[in-house]
Amino acid sequence: MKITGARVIVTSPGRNYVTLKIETDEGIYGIGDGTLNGRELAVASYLQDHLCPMLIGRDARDIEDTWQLFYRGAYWRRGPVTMAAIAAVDVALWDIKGKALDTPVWNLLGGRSRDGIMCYAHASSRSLEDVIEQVQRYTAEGYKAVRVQCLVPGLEEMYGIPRAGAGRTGIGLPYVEQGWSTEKYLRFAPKMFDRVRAAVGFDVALLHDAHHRLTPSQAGWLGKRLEDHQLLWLEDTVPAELQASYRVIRQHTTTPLAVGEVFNTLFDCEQLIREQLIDYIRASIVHAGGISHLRKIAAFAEPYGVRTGCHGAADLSPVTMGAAVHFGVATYNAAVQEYNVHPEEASDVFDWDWGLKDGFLVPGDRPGIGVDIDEKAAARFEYERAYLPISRREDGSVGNY
Ligand code: EZ4
Ligand code: CO
Repeated sequence: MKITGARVIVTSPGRNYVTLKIETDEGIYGIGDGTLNGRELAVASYLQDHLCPMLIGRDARDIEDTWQLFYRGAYWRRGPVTMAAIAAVDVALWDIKGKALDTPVWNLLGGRSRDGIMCYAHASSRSLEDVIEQVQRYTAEGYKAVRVQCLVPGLEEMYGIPRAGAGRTGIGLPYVEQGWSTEKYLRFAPKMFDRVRAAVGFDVALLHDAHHRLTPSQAGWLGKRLEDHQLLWLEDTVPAELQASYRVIRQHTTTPLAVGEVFNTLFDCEQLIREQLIDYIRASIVHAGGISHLRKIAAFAEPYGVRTGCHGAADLSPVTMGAAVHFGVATYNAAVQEYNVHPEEASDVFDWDWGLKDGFLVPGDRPGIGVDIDEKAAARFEYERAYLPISRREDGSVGNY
């Protein structure tokens, strides 16, 4: 089965998505997501200008060989742009293989370990009362787990929290800077969970994301202070370029730790997993080299008792989410999948068969990934340059993300 065409579709139905479509001489095509939030066109060019020409004429069946060709053959390895581009190719080829064999991708990954993958919703507000109401609403809808984020008193805007005026999040044009104070945050975060647990009890799993803004000792303190609230996980406490920094956190708290939404390969988390410094690895299909590489991360993590809790914010397109659902039901040590509803217009462009059932994401029964793209509709939503907000500390210096 020869690859006859490969093209990149950049579209912005509510937010930017980069999709690769690979066509074959048997009339079967596949799609993969290469979206890198805030740096979308770099991946689009990497694909269009560098990988697509190499794909033409290759056998679409040889997924692993194509992965190795692009990873090793480039000489320049790893990094978010490279690995998102490889992921787009990889997922498109798994999609093609599923369609060619008339079977969903979970079946190609060894069959099902479970019928659905538990997901978590996002309670996020400027007011704690509202956060609590949101948790209660999600629980009533059947969600088993909710991530809890609230505006810290004394801060005007905060990443992931609705803005004061109109508009959904801090994602905007041109780029915005938001003031940040770790001290204010640390005073508030434990009280927030005291209030939320008192209101909603312990039957719902709660999670929290610190967006890499703490030091190891601050993270250890916060984790310790939150222990009795029994979080499902505390996410991204410190930036993890220095994996050994998690030793300090681990020694100070038994709160389960999750990190890795910005990781690209196993090399970013090898020490974290081998030393059992984390409980959940958050690497995603789109940002960590596709299904082929995420499988290897999961396989490496399994004997160490580390489970996957893959990133799944709305900038991970319905294509990645489809792939993640197949991965999540097939992979033994897949524990949780982040789930954020996509912008409404995304369903004008993408058509997917995966769905939400009683707090679990379940695959449909289409062959392949189960997601399609309407290229005409995609063309109606022109790319819009967008940046993630940048944090600035009280002393004026740029903060961590
Ligand atoms: O900041 O997807 O856990 N989820 C997150 C997300 C990420 C964005 C970055 O593109 O932290 O909101
Ligand atoms: Co996060």
